[in-house]
Amino acid sequence: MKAHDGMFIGGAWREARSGETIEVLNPADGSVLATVPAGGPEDVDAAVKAARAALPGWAATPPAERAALLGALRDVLEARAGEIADLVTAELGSPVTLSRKVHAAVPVLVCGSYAELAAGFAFEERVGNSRVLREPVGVVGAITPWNYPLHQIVAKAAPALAAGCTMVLKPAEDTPLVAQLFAEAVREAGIPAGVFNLVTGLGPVAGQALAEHEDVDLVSFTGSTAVGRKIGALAGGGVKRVALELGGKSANVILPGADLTKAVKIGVANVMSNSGQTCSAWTRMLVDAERYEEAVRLAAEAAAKYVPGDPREEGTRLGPVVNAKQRERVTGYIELGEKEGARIVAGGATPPEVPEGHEAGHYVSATVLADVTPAMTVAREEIFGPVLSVLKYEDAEEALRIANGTEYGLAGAVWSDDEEEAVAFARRMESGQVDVNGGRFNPLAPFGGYKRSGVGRELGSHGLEEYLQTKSLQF
Ligand code: TXE
Repeated sequence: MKAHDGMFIGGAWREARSGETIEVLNPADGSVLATVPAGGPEDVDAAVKAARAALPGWAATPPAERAALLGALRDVLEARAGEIADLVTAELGSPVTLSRKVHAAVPVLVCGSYAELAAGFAFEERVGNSRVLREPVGVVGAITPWNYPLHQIVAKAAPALAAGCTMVLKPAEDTPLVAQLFAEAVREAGIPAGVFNLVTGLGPVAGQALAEHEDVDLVSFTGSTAVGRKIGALAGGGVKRVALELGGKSANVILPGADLTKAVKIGVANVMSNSGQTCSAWTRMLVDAERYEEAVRLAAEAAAKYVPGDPREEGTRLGPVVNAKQRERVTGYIELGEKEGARIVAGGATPPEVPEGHEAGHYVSATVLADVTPAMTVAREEIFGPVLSVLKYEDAEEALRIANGTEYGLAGAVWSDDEEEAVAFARRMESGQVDVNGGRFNPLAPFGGYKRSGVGRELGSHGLEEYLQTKSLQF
């Protein structure tokens, strides 16, 4: 397990100047896992100063050397994957098999992809009579959420460091422990002091101080739309670059020719995984009128297999949601859905039976809402829990209208027995990412939102470009 429990600033471990701390709770049983420093504006300022001081040296480090250090970081993350999985299970409550397969494994892939990209990236190119240089934007302030706690960090830190930027990270207050482990990994990999800094603390205090700090050049935020709007305004006001990865209400469109059993099964798994706390989750399943009832039955059957359990146990498929606030929010949406006329065919708002000793855990039943119409709140707002809405459409044009009919545009899915038909449909979807007949994760493919789902892209070379600015030399 992690050896350090402080903040990591300028290569040293520190307490908050104020001496204040925050408790980190286990969402499965309510027990206290640890305390971490509650950083304040003065700690953020110290971290930004450390990042600024380290910038010239890191920016001047040849890209191949930066790439080699990212490769070393990837190796440390891989070597510590078991610890990472256990930590994420403890602080987020995700089932340990998911923690290993996704929470620990994906950051290794992403960090490795940036080690490779940075090594081969054209940081300089000739354009006619000019030489275009791609230089680091500068000091990055990163604010990350709790839902994929390490992935969200690595998806910002790896490209930022590959680009030659230095960084101050403020992770979510619910999941700071894996962020501390990441800081340890940065040090173990031999990345110079000050290049990566960690300030733990509350969003409206440490997060806000970082977003409005005068000496931060780019703010990269992943989280709620409400906070994203605030950060966008702060960064805009300060004429800083900003990247926002916000919520989603993604549609899973099952076209009439598709394999219904497979599409529904994978669609339900996509929503229930990580207790539904995935910004790109396919939370609206769209099925043609003829096969609608069959899809509802299949979805209810599939959801019933997600029985709440102890996330540390191998067989558990559904853990708790992250905290009491999220549980109330999610059950509130289920109740509202029922009030607005949805039919509950699996789960519901009543607290589920939980394993012994987990009575104080924040469990929600895997829930399927049928007869949902596009106007209902549950079809428009992000619920962020294990809740699937199933909607009916008459023809493909109506399916498209429903799919595109929200303010979000993060992700989506389309299923058909004719891949060309699916691709044609995907082209018309207003979203940054569409999985065709299931899809597979690709760490090199850009990820990010259309419409109110955000600004900017993460992953691959598109993610790297976010942290670069261009300079052209004319000859
Ligand atoms: O998010 P917050 P919350 C959505 C999801 C969820 C809802 C609320 O719908 O139900 O947001 O979650 C920091 N200035 N997503 O309340 O508050 C905070 O400390 C600066 C979608 O947990 O946005 C944390 O580090 N920073 C999402 C981060 O913002 C502030 C993932 C995210 O927390 C701040 C998470 C402030 N004023 C939630 N206030 C996704 N896109 O994946 C908070 N923070």
